[in-house]
Amino acid sequence: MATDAARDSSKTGLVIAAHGRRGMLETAGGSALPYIVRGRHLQVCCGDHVHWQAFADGDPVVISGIAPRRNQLSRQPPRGSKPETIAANISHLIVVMAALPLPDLFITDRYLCAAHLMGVQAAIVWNKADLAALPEAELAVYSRLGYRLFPVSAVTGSGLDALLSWSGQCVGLLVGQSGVGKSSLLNRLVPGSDTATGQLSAASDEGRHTTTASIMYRLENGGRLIDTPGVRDFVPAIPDPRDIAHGFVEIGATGRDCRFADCSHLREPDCAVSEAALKGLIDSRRYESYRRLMNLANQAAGQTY
Ligand SMILES: Nc1nc2c(ncn2[C@@H]2O[C@H](COP(=O)(O)OP(=O)(O)OP(=O)(O)O)[C@@H](O)[C@H]2O)c(=O)[nH]1
Ligand SMILES: [Mg+2]
Ligand SMILES: [Zn+2]
Repeated sequence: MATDAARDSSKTGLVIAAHGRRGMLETAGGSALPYIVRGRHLQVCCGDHVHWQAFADGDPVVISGIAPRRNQLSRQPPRGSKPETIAANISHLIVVMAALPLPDLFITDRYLCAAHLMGVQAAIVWNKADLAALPEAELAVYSRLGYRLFPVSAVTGSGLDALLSWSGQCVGLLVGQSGVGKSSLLNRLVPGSDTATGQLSAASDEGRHTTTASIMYRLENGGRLIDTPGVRDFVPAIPDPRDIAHGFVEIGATGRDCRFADCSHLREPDCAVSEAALKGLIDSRRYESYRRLMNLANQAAGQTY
């Protein structure tokens, strides 16, 4: 996306905080620099590998191009506005839940669907285990599907070693409802990151000490973790609704037995998915979750079922 001339005179960096047109990048040498994006054509997000140039001492450096992304997580805002990219080039998606705020499993399903379509590994973290044990029965559907569940506590530190050995030296993205403890987990893993959050958020335009931007931190084991602002709802941006079935692993697999190759698994005859849901072979709440997301995506695409 950079012009040849710009690329020739530019250096490379990694975006570690992004908020609108401003943020922070990490240079190849490891220092953090404030940046600004000029022009409307570049949409920079946390995790982007970018080309940048410095013009005047003390001024933010200017991003002139973005390297092609390996993957990206984007959300579809309501009312048909343009999708927003949350982060790019990640390897692991970590969906954080807790007893409080009350878990919304539909949001969890949507994150897991997005992770599958991005081709990244996903796991569920049950935080605040010091307050309430992991609800094994409610979450059993996820372990049956092969997702790892990690009970942890940002307060006591319990369970964090197991989580870190799963995510390894990779780039993990922490997502989930507001207040589940994403920033607290990061602060436990990277002491002082709460102060850094304030500084980075300030550098990225808002100046508030809350999680308003996605921010990447380096872990002691060499891995990286990205903290994201919490959500009330999450709808992944999936341009073609027919892909959604492949993001629900059990639905994608069962759907191979439907009568129609392009079955949407909503109301077609001889649909193996709806039959499996009726028989309890597919969890009925997961099927409902799939149907809700399909309906949202079809409405966005101008079709209703
Ligand atoms: N008891 C207990 N409280 C926790 C734990 N983790 C976080 N909290 C509390 O939960 C509240 C929310 O924590 P945050 O880390 O700000 O949550 P967040 O997910 O980053 O929230 P957003 O930035 O709004 O998305 C704070 O009052 C924390 O002290 C935990 O493991 N145990
Ligand atoms: Mg936070
Ligand atoms: Zn079907």
